[in-house]
Amino acid sequence: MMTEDLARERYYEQLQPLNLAPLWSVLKGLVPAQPVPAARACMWSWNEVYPHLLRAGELITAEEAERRVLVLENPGLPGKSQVTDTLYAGLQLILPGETAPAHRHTQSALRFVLHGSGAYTAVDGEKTPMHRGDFIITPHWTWHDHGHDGDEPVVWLDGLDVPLVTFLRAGFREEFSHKAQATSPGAGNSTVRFGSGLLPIDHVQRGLTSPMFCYPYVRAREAIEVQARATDPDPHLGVCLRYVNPATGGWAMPTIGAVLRYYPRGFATRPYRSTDSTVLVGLEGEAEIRVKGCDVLRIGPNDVAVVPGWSEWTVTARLDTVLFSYSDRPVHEKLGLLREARS
Ligand code: 1HN
Repeated sequence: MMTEDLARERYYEQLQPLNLAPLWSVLKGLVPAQPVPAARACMWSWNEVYPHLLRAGELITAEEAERRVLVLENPGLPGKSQVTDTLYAGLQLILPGETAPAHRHTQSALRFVLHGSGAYTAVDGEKTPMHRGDFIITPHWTWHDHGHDGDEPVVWLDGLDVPLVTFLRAGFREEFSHKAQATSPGAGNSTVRFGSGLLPIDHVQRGLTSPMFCYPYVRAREAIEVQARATDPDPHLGVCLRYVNPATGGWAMPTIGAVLRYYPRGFATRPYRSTDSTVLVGLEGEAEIRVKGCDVLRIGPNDVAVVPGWSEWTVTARLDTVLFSYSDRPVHEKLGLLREARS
């Protein structure tokens, strides 16, 4: 036995300089019986994070930082700027009078506004005001800058597909020649132009992202309220609406699936899991998120929680609760990899 092991060790040593490796030593790890996320279930409480954001506002300007953001780093992926195995999340602060300079990149971004008003983001010449609960898209490779004409700190959550794009080595970035892009008020408001159930008769869908950049919370909230009155909550998902591209009915973004969820007070979901990994943001109410094998996560307004892929989880609503979430589900769907289990 000993000599056989030794013979194998020697053999492996001979393989290494030839850039060869025996599959049989790694096969089970390469192709596990089920997904093994490195990310852990975890959460960030708004009350804990917000003072640190304000402190960052004293220490560095938005312009110097380019983006003044505290990255939400998953404790299972330290130093990697990842909130899950595939996604990025950060909380961005902009103060009155500041601008975050224009740039573009091939990573797709979403903004989910958490606090304050008076800030705006400009996407390819169109300025969108930001209000709490608005879901705003920065499609990949579009010029974008942010600014603030109001009088209170504004914070939003940035969600990007950075780890996915890094994995594919498909990342490009460019700085704009000026601090801010010229915005054309005449270009109009994409929410009205594309979100009213009307499209130009000759509309041609360009690119993979929704032509509607901003999904205001006033509209989304009305939609989920009407849905909640019209149907019983799904036993596993609660009342759950997808943000869609109004021109195609598909996801609003090619790599990131955004969802609005409502759970009536006292409602508890049945255990659910899916291969996509999910970032949840509290908007209204309070709920307990139980991820199998982890401590209970208590999520309230502006708190952020993570459910790694293929983790079984439930939601129990203590109050009428609204959550926003985003995940890499569109990628799983497109690649035929999405798997769900309900119990
Ligand atoms: C980015 O461009 C923004 O434009 C925020 O506000 C966060 C994180 C990673 C890469 C690009 C922004 C980002 C980012």
